[in-house]
Amino acid sequence: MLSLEQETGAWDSVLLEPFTEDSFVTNLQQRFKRDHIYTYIGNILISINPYKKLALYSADLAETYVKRGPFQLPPHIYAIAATAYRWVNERNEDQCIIITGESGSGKTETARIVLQFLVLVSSDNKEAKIMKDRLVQANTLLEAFGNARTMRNDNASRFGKFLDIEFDYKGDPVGGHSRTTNLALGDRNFHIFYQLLSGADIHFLKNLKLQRNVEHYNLLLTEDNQTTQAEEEDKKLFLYTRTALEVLGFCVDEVINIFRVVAIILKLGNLQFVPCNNIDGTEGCAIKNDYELYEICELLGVEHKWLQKALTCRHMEGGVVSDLNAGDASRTRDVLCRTLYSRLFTWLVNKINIIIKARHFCKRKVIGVLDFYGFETLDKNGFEQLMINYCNEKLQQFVVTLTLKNEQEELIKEGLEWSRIEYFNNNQICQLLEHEKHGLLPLLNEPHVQCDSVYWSRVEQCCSGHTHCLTTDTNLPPFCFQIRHYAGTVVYNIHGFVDKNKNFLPKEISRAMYNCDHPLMPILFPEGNPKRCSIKQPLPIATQLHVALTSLLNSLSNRQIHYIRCLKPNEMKQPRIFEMALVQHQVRYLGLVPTVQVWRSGYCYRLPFAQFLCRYKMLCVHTWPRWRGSPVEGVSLLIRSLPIPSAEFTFGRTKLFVRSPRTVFELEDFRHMRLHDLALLIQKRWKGYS
Ligand code: AD9
Ligand code: MG
Repeated sequence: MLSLEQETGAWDSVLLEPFTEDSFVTNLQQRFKRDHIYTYIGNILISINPYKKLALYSADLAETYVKRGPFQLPPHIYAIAATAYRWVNERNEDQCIIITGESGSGKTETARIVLQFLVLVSSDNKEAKIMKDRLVQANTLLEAFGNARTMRNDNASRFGKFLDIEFDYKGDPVGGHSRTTNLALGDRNFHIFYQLLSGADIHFLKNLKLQRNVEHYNLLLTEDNQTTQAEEEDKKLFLYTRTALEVLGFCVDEVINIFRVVAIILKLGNLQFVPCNNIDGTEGCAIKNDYELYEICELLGVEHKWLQKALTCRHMEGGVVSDLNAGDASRTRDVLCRTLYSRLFTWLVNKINIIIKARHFCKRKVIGVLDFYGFETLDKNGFEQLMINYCNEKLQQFVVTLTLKNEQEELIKEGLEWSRIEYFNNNQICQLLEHEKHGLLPLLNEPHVQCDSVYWSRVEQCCSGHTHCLTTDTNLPPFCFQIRHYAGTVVYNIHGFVDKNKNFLPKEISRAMYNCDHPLMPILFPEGNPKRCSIKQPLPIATQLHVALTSLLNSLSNRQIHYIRCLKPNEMKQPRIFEMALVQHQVRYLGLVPTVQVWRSGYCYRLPFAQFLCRYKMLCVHTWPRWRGSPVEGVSLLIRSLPIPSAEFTFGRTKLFVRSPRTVFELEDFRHMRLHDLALLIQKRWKGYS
């Protein structure tokens, strides 16, 4: 008969004997085969996408994980979420759960499970219930507008999401705040377009001047065929989206206005420009399907000639008007589509944030959940993929810095004996992308880089010799460069880089949009207000992403961080298939083997002596209620009085180090029990007095 351990593999990879990369991956495989998709590396959770529904999530189980320490139960997302929930309440510290992994590895699903967990375990009083409902619906809405189907993932996130959930002193959720980074607008499009066309009733579509047929819209043309099943799914999801809008309190008019913008974008995408000659012999253009423009103008509430001029002409200096050629007009149309969509999305996020904002001012702490778009490589990769992959390089750098670099440096600084564990540091790749003078992204902002070909020559000049970048190779198609990312090699075609990054919106367009009767337009295009003296262009997209990401990661530095690292078992999105080589590749690039090694010979938890003493002094008669000696001596007395092996603790220069997470939870349990006893004692005394 198999022992329990053999049957389920090791819960915690740190305990594997012998430990090698092979034994680590085999353990994951064994567990995956039996639907044990979660495994620990100390207190880091590894999650493998099962690609099927598992009976792993329920209110009862959530309750169990809240009551028991995480290491008394099998590894689970609930254990990570329960720890964050416990610590936000008991330690009064801000928490953050960082979920990373490549596209399709299960981050968004994991974030959803974390949110569900917090909803399940927090109290059900009326106010908390309303807030919980809103948080869940906000998530549904953000996904409908911010996710799209790609070849890697049917529900790929196209924006980075950081959701902060605020808790009051009782542990009730009292509000939230969602920070999002810019949308990656790829060739395939957002769920909401398909949902609207499949799910809206015929009258609503008629009102929006739309046809049900997906193939009618250029923006929705995809390489893979839409199946009827997907249409059914979209229909159902449209209902969810409508419900989400309702629950969040969007009024009927607002809902109509939102969908009018969605319809306008779809129809704008269909506009076609044909070349024509101007009287002066220069090349201009005309709109081939003018009826679409008429309908767009009706939806916008603007005169046809305004928008037509804005799309096809440009005002030059000295009041001269020049006609655009068909190519430039098409580019303007594309920028308008992108801008409209991303500004609508930002407006939605801001509205949601107002709705989920905590009502009352009270001292509160937060649990943040970070779920970004994962590393991706498609058949054709462009500016969007570079943005996504840059973001993933930065996240990887952040996680590695905290879990491998700082960890080891601190042990050395504290004077502990330590033989350094090597790991791959992706700093060089981050530099290749963001170096102030010759990084691939800053090069896009150079003043003379106004078109892709000039950008290309700058890339060749500055990056061709870089160990992680290839610009000239016989295997590379023209105008393509290759980056060896931490997670794999990606070939990028630079077509459209400059335009997409600048996202320059001509002032004629802003003015025309500002002047529309559609109530959202003046809000979405404030720079179009003629009374505004200066029209400030928004920052380029890559700069926006860099700024947002840097500020987000900096803000996490004073939080307690929990890590969930998601793995993808196969490329076919199929259940039960565990591709050894694919998993091994992810294990390598995520640096999981060095992480286990650091854990095996390191420590999971540390606190300065004084803080440790302050937290646990009630566990020892010598240190409770007051200790007058030095903190280090107090700690020494305290741990000698505990029924925990002394090998679990090591004294550094200024801090006490604890070896295993189990010990931390034991300490917390002891503290809990002791506090309970003390409370009973006080109660008894009071009764004695009264
Ligand atoms: V991307 O970086 O946004 O492209 P994610 O977010 O990592 O990617 P996602 O969570 O969207 O991946 O998961 C992809 C699909 O895998 C989901 O749509 C589910 O069909 C499936 N999945 C992921 N996790 C689970 C799970 N715990 N149980 C069941 C899952 N199915
Ligand atoms: Mg996702």
